[in-house]
Amino acid sequence: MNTPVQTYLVTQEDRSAGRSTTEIVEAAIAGGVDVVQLREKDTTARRRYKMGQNIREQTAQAGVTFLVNDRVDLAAAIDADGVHLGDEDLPVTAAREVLGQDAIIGRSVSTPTAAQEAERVGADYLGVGAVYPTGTKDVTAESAEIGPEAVTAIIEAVSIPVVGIGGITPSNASEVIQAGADGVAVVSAITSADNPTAATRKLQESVNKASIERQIGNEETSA
Ligand code: TZP
Ligand code: MG
Repeated sequence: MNTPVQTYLVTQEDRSAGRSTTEIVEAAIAGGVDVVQLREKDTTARRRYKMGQNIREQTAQAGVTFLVNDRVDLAAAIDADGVHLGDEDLPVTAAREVLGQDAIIGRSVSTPTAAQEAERVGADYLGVGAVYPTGTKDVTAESAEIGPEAVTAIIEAVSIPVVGIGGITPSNASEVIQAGADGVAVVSAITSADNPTAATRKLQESVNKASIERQIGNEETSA
């Protein structure tokens, strides 16, 4: 997959401080976001479809990747670039049949074994988390925070890109990148920020800086 994934916005209108998802997406695009995922779990399919149509237009104009959370049918209906699937969604292979070879299919995992299986069946990238405690998603025993070390273990088990998610902010994003991740996915760090454009920029800066530092570190150890 050649798509950049350094900064990845997952939308949630009810965590956007009274602003619409369209406004948040607009602001994140202005701040240089690489990927937008339509999440909006608590709304109807019809409303997600409408929001998705808007985001499709916004992201297409900006050349930003657009993915849909959970629903392959919705991704196809709004011509998104792909879908992000969890344990309870359609399998990657079924999504691939519907969306085709060029679609980007992401998979949420929290263990190295699940990561290897997702790669084997054709996932293009992995979302790994929750890395840190988060109030955005209901945390169960299986989805409790795993920390940056567990992210590294997953990254070492696969060769597809990995994005960390869960409790990530401009202040701790560098740890996730230092742990080996290719990018960071966030809800509230952008949606709840006073200035979502500035928050996206800060996130991007911190990811870029940590990626360069990690590269230099790797070159020094292999020299
Ligand atoms: N998957 C794992 S944690 C999480 C999702 C969707 C929520 C991330 O939200 P936040 O606000 O960035 O912690
Ligand atoms: Mg999901």
